[in-house]
Amino acid sequence: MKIFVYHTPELTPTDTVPECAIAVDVLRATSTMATVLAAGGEAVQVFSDLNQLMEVSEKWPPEKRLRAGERGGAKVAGFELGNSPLDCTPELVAGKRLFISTTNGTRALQRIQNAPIVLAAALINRAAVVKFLLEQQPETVWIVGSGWEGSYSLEDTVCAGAIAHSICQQTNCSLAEIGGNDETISAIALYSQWQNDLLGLLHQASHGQRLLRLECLEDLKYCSQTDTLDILPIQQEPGVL
Ligand code: 3SL
Repeated sequence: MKIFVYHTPELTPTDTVPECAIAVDVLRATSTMATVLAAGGEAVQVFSDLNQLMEVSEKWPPEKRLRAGERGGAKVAGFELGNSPLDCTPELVAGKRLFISTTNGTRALQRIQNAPIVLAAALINRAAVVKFLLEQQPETVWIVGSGWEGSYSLEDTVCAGAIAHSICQQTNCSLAEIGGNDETISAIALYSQWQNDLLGLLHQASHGQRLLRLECLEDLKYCSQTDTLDILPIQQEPGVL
């Protein structure tokens, strides 16, 4: 298995697709998606465009849908939810489809949606993603960070490193064997350095600081945990996990 890390959706090659592509948005879209599915949500359907989200979700029975959206970290007016995983309780989401649009995370998922296998990963469901990769043994894996409006984000890179690091450890392979590109090796190095203080790293990250200004410390704490949810968000049809 060769793992290629791309720091933003824009950096992914456009002339090829890997056997398996993984979108990461630790703060907070993929953490929220994993939480919704672990809490019994029927599915998560992603949109980059809010008008399209409204149009598609209108056709869904109101008692079986929730609309979630964030722009600049704040909830979209008129939606039931923003993008905080902490709001996604089983009482609220069980049996419902979450129609969600976020600034960067949903864009990353849409960018990779043509790969044969598409997953959403965060630190909280890292072990479930690693288990799946070890079972399926795809030859080529892309881990795509959502970043922030086209630029690098620490939290997505550390999650990519956490996935690659765990695969290396469990298969006893070398960095050269697993690393499809230099980004993978640097992501593993970042994770190795910070694995015992991931919350500390999220505090350093620019988007972590943005969320702290929005009083979302509890979200940072929640999203910095590793392997707490045994859930594999896997694409069923384009844009639906
Ligand atoms: O950019 C995104 O997709 C979001 O996850 C950002 S936020 O954490 O909800 O502000």
